Parts: sequence; structure tokens; C-alpha cells
Amino acid sequence: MNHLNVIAVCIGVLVGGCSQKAAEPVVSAGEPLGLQMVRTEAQLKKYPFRTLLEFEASTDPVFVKVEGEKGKIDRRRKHTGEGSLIIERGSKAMAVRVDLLFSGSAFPGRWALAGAYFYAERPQRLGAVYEVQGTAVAGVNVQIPGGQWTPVMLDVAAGTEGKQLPIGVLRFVFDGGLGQAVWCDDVLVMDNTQVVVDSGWVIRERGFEFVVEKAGVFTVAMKTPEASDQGWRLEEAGAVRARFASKGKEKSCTIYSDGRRIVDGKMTLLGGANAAAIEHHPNPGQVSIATEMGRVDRNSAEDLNNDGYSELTGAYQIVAAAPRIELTLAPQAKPLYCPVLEISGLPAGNVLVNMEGRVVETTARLANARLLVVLPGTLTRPTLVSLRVSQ
Ligand SMILES: [Ca+2]
Ligand SMILES: [Ca+2]
Repeated sequence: MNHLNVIAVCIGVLVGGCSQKAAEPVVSAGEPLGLQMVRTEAQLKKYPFRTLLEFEASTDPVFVKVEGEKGKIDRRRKHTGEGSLIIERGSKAMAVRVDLLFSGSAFPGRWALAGAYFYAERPQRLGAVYEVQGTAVAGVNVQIPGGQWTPVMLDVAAGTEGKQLPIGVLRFVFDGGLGQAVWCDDVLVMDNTQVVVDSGWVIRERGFEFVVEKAGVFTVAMKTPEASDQGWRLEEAGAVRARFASKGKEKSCTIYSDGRRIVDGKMTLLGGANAAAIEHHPNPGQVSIATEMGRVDRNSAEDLNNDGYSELTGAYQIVAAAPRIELTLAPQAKPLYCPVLEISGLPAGNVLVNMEGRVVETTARLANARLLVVLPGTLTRPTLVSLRVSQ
């Protein structure tokens, strides 16, 4: 059995029982909050990876230093194979010589994440740092739960991208020294690069970061919860819009491919987005629709004042009652810059949207079957929009 098979089998065994438990943060009172490793085995195992050390061969510990000494293999615990590396009580640090392991080749190269699985009987805080010539280019503080093997991975891509850096050392630090023994088994690198959207703009995930990019117009990087307690999860992504949610200070972020960005209801503009959008956002227009065709949804969670316009997503909320609807959008205090309609209740099929006889080109179906329609230009008077789904 080669290395890849060994770890794939072991991860598979762990998935059922452990992933749920790993989702609960375990934090001791009085200590600074450690990041929770929210990426579980189940999520990690879909990515290509390479096992660097599995602590079976007697040569493996050569690449590892615990308290400045060569590491020791222990057969009482294992994540893969027969043995693991033991880090004795009282130890303050363990270092993996990535420079030796990747000697003669590029690092990180294609790999975005580097790290290891750890086991402790009780919850254990630890720091992980990727150091190049004594300088940390990536780092994270986490707390692993007790009684289960937990991956502690570090984004080694974000801090090194585009720089010609020599290969460094992966260091795991136990502040104040370990109060218990900790085992490490399987040091690995992983490539979790995923292009989520490539359609006029690109949304990709690499390491613990999302990059939202419209070539030549804007690029935004957003950290994921593994990299920051202010990190973002991707909730929705398509050709027109992406939505992120966070448990940090800022909770909601919506980005449109035209550069409109709304964070917790406040709009800013990325790149060359039109400034009229800023005035439109707090001054939405009014949608009128015949009852037999549908209704304005004033109760969506993202609509903070129940007027049918969602402050959090910058879209008018409409529920269709038929496959063919007509509605009027009337400006109130300010002109309406490229208004976005979000329509639920439409059947599947091709959609044709007209605005006063003009075909509306920018539409997108979301994963939840809702339709987004971006009306072109700036509306200064009541405007008729008709929409038809052909099945
Ligand atoms: Ca092993
Ligand atoms: Ca509203």
C-alpha cells in the first residue's frame, strides 16, 4: 500500500464519528481564543495531497526536531500505519524541516496547505508557523479537541505567492511547554485550489483564502475561518453575485461582478463601479406587481426594514406566482442604478427579460433556483419590466 492509500483509508475511517465533534469549538476560559480547525477530514480528503512523513521508517524523525533533538517514534498511538511521533510533556516546540524534505524542488509550488495531524488526550492549544529564514510568513493559533486526531493545516501559499523565497521550516509551538504528551502522525501538504466561478469574473479558493477577481478591474482577497476569526464562508457564487458570511465583527458581504460590494448593509465600490450605485442603495425604488403574477417579499431576512429591498444583498425581493410576470419599478428619492431583482418561485427553463422593449442580458440562476436580473442603466422614472420563462 503506498502512502496515499494509507492516509486515504485512515481518513475514511475517521470521517463518520469525528467530523461532527470537530465542529464544536473547545476553548478554555481565560485564554485567548484559538482558531477552530473548521475544515474536517471529510472536507480535506477530497483534495490532492502528498504525505511527507508518516513516522513509520526510522529515517522519518530525521526531518523533525523536538526541542532541538531528533524526534522519537512511538507505537502506542497512530493515525496511519503502526507508529507516530511523540512530543513529550514539557516540550515547547517541534519543527519539520520542509527545506530538507523538498530539497531540490519547489515549495510550496502547487501546494497551498502544509501541516500535520495531532492527537492529545485533552484539548490542547498550539501555534503553527511557517518560517523562512527566521521570519514567519504564515501562522495560526488553534486548539485541538481531546481524544481525536485533528488536522492542523497552515496556508503556506498566501504569504509566499509571487515571492522568490527559499524553503523554510514548519514549526509547531506549545506556549509554556506541553502539560501533556502530544502525538503527531502524518505531516502532509495539500492542494485545495478550487475555481468556484469562472464566468466574466473569477472566484477561487486557495489555501485559506478566497480571491474574487475581475481581470484589470478589481481583486479582493478574503480569509476563510481557518485563517482568521474574522474569516468568511462562501454562501453563494455565480456569474452575477457572490455572498459571504462570517462569525466575525462583520457578518455579511455581497459582491456583484460589476464591483458593488455590500458589507453589513453598507455599499462600497470596487474598481470602476458607478458612484450612482451608492446613492441608490439607501434609496431604493418601489416595485408594483399584479397579485396574480406575484408579490413583493417584505419578509426576507436580508431586508432590514421590510420594504422589499434587501439592504444586505442589494436586491429587490420578488416572489413570482406565474411563469410570466410584469412589474413596474419606480424610483423614489434617487435614480436607480442597475437595479437587481431577485425572483423566487419561477419554474425551471430559459428566461427572457425585457425592460421597455429592450432585452435584459444580465441574468443568472442561483443554486436555489432563484433568478437574479440586473437591469441595465440608471432608471429615473417608473419602468416596466416583463419576464417570461419558456419551458
Ligand atoms: Ca504513522
Ligand atoms: Ca429594505
